[in-house]
Amino acid sequence: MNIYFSGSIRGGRQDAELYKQLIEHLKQYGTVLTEHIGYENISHSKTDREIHDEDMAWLRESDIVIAEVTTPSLGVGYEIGRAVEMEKRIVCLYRNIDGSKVSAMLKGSPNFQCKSYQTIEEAKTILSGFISE
Ligand code: 6K6
Repeated sequence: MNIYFSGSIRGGRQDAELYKQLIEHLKQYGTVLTEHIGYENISHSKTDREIHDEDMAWLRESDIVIAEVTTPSLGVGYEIGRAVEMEKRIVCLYRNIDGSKVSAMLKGSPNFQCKSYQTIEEAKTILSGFISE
């Protein structure tokens, strides 16, 4: 199974370590095409066009899409919208943090579920349940 993990890059890297742990958990179920989302240092060697086209190719190849949306990111929102268009199975995860709000365009979408979690273990349980559905 090909898994597309989506998480903030230019939107802010404060959750990078969390992305890494979720990606490690997902690797038991298949190939995470976007493992770099959890890296401490992301390569700047590609042009924006190259990044876009490579990510869209991986998105097309993916069987499921997991998006961590606690940190608002235009790129993550764009990927979710494109994934809906491609009729992918999608789940969005977010932490309830004071002052941070997830867009109604995600929480209100009938095309996928947005699930809140508090601990990394809870997030892993949600992901395992989603994959085995
Ligand atoms: C590196 C450092 C700053 O910008 C970069 C660019 N590198 C990227 N490499 C791979 N995927 C990227 C990159 N930038 C954005 N993306 C894609 O958009 C990823 O798949 C993420 O899920 C999403 C993040 O979007 P932003 O708007 O937070 O960057």
